[in-house]
Amino acid sequence: IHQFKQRLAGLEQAYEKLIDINNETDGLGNGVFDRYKHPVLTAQHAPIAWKYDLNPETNPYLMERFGVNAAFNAGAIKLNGKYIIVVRVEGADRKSFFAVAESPNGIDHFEFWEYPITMPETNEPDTNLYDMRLTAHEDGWIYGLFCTERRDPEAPAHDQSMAIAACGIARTKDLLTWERLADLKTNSPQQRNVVLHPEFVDGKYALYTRPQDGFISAGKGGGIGFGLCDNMENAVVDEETIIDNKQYHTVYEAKNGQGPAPIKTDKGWLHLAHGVRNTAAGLRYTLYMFMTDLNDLTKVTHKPGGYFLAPEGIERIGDVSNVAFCNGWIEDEDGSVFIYYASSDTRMHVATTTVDKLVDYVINTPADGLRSAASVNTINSIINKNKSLLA
Ligand code: M1P
Repeated sequence: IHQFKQRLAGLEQAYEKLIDINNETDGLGNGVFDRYKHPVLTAQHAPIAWKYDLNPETNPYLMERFGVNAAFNAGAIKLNGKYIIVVRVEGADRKSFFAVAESPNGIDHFEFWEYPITMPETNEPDTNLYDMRLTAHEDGWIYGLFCTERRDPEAPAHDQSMAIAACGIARTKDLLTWERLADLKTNSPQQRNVVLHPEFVDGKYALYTRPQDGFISAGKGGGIGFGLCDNMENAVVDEETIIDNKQYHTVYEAKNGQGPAPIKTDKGWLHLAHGVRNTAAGLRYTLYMFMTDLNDLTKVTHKPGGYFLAPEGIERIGDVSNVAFCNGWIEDEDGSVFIYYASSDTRMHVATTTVDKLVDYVINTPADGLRSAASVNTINSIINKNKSLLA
């Protein structure tokens, strides 16, 4: 019992130390956003009471009874003055589930709520749930759209990896109690990265989609789609218009997907998305941005060349290495923006910036010229303009 108590005290101390870490910006940054020294949330942030049976009679060695593998790909929202992320927590059993973590300031001291989210199932139970996008819709509900994955009923017995990805939909007012709605119906055999636009469009709900042919490969599908539906109780999108396509020799040549719900500015809607390219070492996921027209959401008005944020240093290593992924950001009342991004399907980070900086970035960063010569032209014109200033 002495050893049990000693080990428990050690675990509690380590947890408190982790939660107490003060975060600070890391280096000079690129002027667009600031990175931070520490991740904001990791598997180690999972509460002791989730992992251990704390009864010395039934767990004399105080060993973990439920292992937590990773905490990543979180949706985000500011609610009741708190910075909240709805995290994809993955157990040692590979199953993901959602859990809420909150911070007083958005950059550190994130702590999980007492219980993970109990997400109701439809009559077709989900095998795995992940990557929730939160949207505070003007209809008054907070919607969570996420990927629900089930084994492909057509899969032969020897193939235990063929799966079907669909968009699950739930809504809440307080993030505690969730009402599960029917899964989204579209014409695509698979869907991932579906996001609800926060405003009605012509009296309808508007969705960003990502049609795809296979579970991993976007196939001839792909691109960020846009479609309307009459209601969210039985959401059906009959027609998807691709607003931002895959493109040869870009950071989104293999596939792409909308990140969080876009932010409205007086110049247009700011979008954050992930782009995927092939490399000899496998897929590389980076984040990129674009802006759509205030009156025509299918029209991309500005799109900077290349990536906005790519995994760096420790971020490059994890369960699925070389991945930066973002499905949550918070626009604060003062125009600050907290971008919650995950690295390598393992942990959560924050980057901070402002709406003004993001608008400047999206409008004034040259577009991808799609050829090496065009990139050199871009640099030359920057140098030429600087000449008179440096003289
Ligand atoms: O492993 C990288 C990402 O792969 C998927 O994203 P996408 O559908 O765009 O390829 C998702 O499983 C995502 O959760 C994961 O981070």
